[in-house]
Amino acid sequence: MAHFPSLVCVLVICFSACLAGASNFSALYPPRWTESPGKFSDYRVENNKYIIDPWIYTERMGMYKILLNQTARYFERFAPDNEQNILWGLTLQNGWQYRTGRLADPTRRTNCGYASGDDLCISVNSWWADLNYFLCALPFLAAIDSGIMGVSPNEVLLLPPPTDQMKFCYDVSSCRSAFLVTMNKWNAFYKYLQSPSSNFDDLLKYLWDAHTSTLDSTEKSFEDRYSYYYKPEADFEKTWLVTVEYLAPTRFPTTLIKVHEFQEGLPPRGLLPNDTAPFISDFTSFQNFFLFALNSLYAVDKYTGSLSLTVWKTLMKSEITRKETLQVFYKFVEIFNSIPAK
Ligand SMILES: *[C@@H]1O[C@H](CO)[C@@H](O)[C@H](O)[C@H]1NC(C)=O
Ligand SMILES: *[C@@H]1O[C@H](CO)[C@@H](O)[C@H](O)[C@H]1NC(C)=O
Ligand SMILES: *[C@H]1O[C@H](CO)[C@@H](O)[C@H](O)[C@H]1NC(C)=O
Repeated sequence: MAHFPSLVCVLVICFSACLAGASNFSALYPPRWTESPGKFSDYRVENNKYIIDPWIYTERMGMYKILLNQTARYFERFAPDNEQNILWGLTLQNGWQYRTGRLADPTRRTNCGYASGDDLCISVNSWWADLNYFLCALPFLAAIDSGIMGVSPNEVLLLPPPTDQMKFCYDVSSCRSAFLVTMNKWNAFYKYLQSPSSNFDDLLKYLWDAHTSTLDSTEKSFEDRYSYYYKPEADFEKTWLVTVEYLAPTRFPTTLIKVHEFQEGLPPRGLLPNDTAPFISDFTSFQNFFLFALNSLYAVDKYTGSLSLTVWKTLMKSEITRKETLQVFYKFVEIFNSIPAK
């Protein structure tokens, strides 16, 4: 029984550590979270429709905030405080894009998205902003269509950007007619989410299927944007698309904590002409290594004509292989995140 007090001690420490962690997820939330709308009535109403301007960062973030709020009930059984909600992934990516200046006008012809200009503006010229539009609007509108948002499909309208308006869709019906296959995949995700027998692993499968389908059906429309960027950043954008294709079959859990840890490795600013990983002096070793690894992945994929992706997908069909792959990946992330930043 001599061990009893020390055991109590360990339990108390662990318990308070867990509580501290649980009550302070707010530190992981994306920029300007508290000032973003959290319910439909925070938006303007015109002709009985909620009007949302997804070309303003906080209004776009508000769409994710409502989505997370309305889906929280389906994730309660996995963990408290909505931490395991797998829609955090897209939400945090929007925050990363904003924080790293990637939503700003890359042509610099306007001051849209610059701290010195219109900081909250999201530029239609930004490749990141355009693809993220669909990774926001389609899951958001499909959730409305699935009846889990508490509003009906004709009650919500998204505003168009100043140019290239034909490239986008703005409400449930127009997005369904333009992107039927992808919208059906998002609907399938919400349908499975609502089924009482849904399991976490399969939820991730539905989510990643809808995610990759969204990129597949939209990326071609924005290839003209690459020319607005310095070469290393344009290359990173192409690399990013390939990365997502390899990430999806692993069913990476896009929860709050996991995505936050993953993001520590992403480039903290747009890449400049002389940036060559792993030798970028103002990047952490994790960021340098990660970019170097993604560039290598891109090279392998191109060199093998995507045969490597086919093999990868086959390997990842096994749940055991997926779990082991993710464990190795987490270990890398943990090791790198434990190296103090310079
Ligand atoms: C959802 O939003 C409402 C109103 O803003 C809030 O009262 C509630 O606590 C939120 N629920 C979750 C799970 O975040
Ligand atoms: C980038 O590299 C070129 C050629 O190596 C060099 O002339 C230039 O000064 C570098 N620019 C910066 C900002 O380091
Ligand atoms: C969590 O941390 C933030 C700063 O990171 C602080 O402002 C906030 O008060 C903390 N919340 C709790 C509940 O401890």
